[in-house]
Amino acid sequence: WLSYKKTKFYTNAFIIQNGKILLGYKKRGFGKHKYNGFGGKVEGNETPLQAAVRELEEEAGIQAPLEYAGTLLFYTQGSEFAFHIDIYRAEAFSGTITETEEMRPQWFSLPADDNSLGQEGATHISPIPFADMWDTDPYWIPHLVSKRTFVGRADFTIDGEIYKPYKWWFGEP
Ligand code: 6OG
Repeated sequence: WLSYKKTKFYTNAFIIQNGKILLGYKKRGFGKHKYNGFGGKVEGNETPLQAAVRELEEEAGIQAPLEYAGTLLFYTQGSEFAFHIDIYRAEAFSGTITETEEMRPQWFSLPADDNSLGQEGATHISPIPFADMWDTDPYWIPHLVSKRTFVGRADFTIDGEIYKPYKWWFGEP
């Protein structure tokens, strides 16, 4: 599993506000037809945070004061690449949320038992669509929402199935 030769660095950013989370339906490329945060590859001359800000603007048309939320490490059997994804969050944004060629943004309501974020205005929208997201998302999104910093690793088979054991480490809220 640890025979990878290179690490690819990606970002993923989420706006969490008033009991809602902003996701995008990916229309093309890696993760097509899944909902996810907004993000992409870290380019050579930028920090992960700079990449996260740029990708959020490119894919959703908005600017946000992103804060580091956690890191995911993904390994795939037989792959020479390890994926390192830095996750960011913000509670505010400026600009107008805009559909792009890559992403269709949509608000989802957070679980009602999360009282730290409130539920104002969120009752009429759908809950987080985990069935249409990456298989590993349910393990860490609750920690993103409750502001617990996390580092997680998951190993996948060559067919993209989760290969157990996987392991997650979580910090304090
Ligand atoms: P582009 O190829 O569009 O960037 N990504 C993942 N996101 C989640 N939630 N789970 C995974 O589990 C992921 N693997 C990759 C990182 C790809 C986008 O997809 C994210 C980037 O935001 C396997 O430039």
